[in-house]
Amino acid sequence: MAFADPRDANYIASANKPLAAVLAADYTALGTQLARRGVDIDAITKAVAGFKVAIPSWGVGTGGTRFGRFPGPGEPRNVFEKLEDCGVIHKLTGATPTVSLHIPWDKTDDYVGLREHGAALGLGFDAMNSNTFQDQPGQAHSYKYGSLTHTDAAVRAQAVAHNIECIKAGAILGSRALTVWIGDGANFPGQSHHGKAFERYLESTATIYRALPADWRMFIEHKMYEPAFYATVIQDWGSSLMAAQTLGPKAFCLVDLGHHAPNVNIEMIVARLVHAQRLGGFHFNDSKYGDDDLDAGSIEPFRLFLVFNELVEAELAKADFKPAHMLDQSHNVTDPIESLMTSAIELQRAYAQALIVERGKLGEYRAANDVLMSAQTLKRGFTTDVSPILAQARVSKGGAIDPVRAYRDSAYRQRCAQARPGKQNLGGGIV
Ligand code: LRH
Ligand code: MN
Repeated sequence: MAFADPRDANYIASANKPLAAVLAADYTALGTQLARRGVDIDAITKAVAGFKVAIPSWGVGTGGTRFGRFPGPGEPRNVFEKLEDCGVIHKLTGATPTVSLHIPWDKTDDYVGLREHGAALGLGFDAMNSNTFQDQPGQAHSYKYGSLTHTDAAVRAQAVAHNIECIKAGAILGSRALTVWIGDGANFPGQSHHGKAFERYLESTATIYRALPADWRMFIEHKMYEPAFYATVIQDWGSSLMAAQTLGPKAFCLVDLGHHAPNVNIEMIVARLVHAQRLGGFHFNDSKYGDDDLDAGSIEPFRLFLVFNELVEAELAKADFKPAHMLDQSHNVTDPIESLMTSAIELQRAYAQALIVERGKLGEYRAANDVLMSAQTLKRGFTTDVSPILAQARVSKGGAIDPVRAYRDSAYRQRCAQARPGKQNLGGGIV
């Protein structure tokens, strides 16, 4: 089997060659269509090419559930190999220049070497993620009954120290943010005092907040349930916003799309956090039931479009609006590299669809309470096939017109299967 390096510019150019004429024809046709709506296709393509989303380091390995994990061939065995796979995703899509690490899953005693390895692959580092939802071997205090909100001050201090360790590692890597998600909560009514648990959360995160370098942000990630199944301390955007406003101007709310009850209007939450100027960023994924961590845009693409519609409205209203976009997915049955590439592209699709909405007309219909034409005008963005724009944006960044085809034809995964023998733990769990 012939191997090719899918990160190689010449390989990508040769993969694009047979597809270029069709793309050019499709792009011209869409351009004509959009011009009739007063939309400049090249301006949209430029904006889409500027869209960036961070890859979750924990997403390049096969994910699992509590029932099992079925690792695929050529799994990355350490954070350095994870970065190599992230390099493939970025080269082929042009949309994922940073990686979001999770400590201790990505812990290393050579963060300088890791930063250099990343730079050599054209990658930087986005928000660091702490982990006080699992116990590590030799850990002094267990997080079984909580971490930052545990009733025992010694456990809280241990969790705070871990978060500060994540900040120190991130500072070496060039990261500028810390995402704090904790599973703290209760499984039964009566198990915890909801008010005091929140006060302990504020006390612990205030200590972490004081350790943030001047140009860092802290992202507070809410989640309705799991691992706690009755009450979660930071269960929704309300608790997250209260905490961010209490902590200070460097604290923001992070919206993981999968952390809400089914049918919750997430785009409304986005609009409120934008209003409060506390929208820090996203963990994009998709879900039908719980925190399923499925590929972004795979279940509810219209909902994703409506979230990006709020982001475009915010962008139009406030130029320096820069939320941190990250994927947070678990790839249980697909090749993680393929899922991450297509998911990054689905975010670009939702962004492009939101950018081509005829907002002038929409404003007029809204002012006239022409409900039907308002809904139709917004939806027209969603129903427009913007694929030529997405492919052209990739080409403008040196990426592939058809990333999955280029990836498969390179036999990168088969080469990794040979180069990365061993390590296939079959247990349960997300990584
Ligand atoms: C919690 C979560 C959080 C990560 C973890 C991997 O469900 O979304 O963002 O730390 O997944
Ligand atoms: Mn998340």
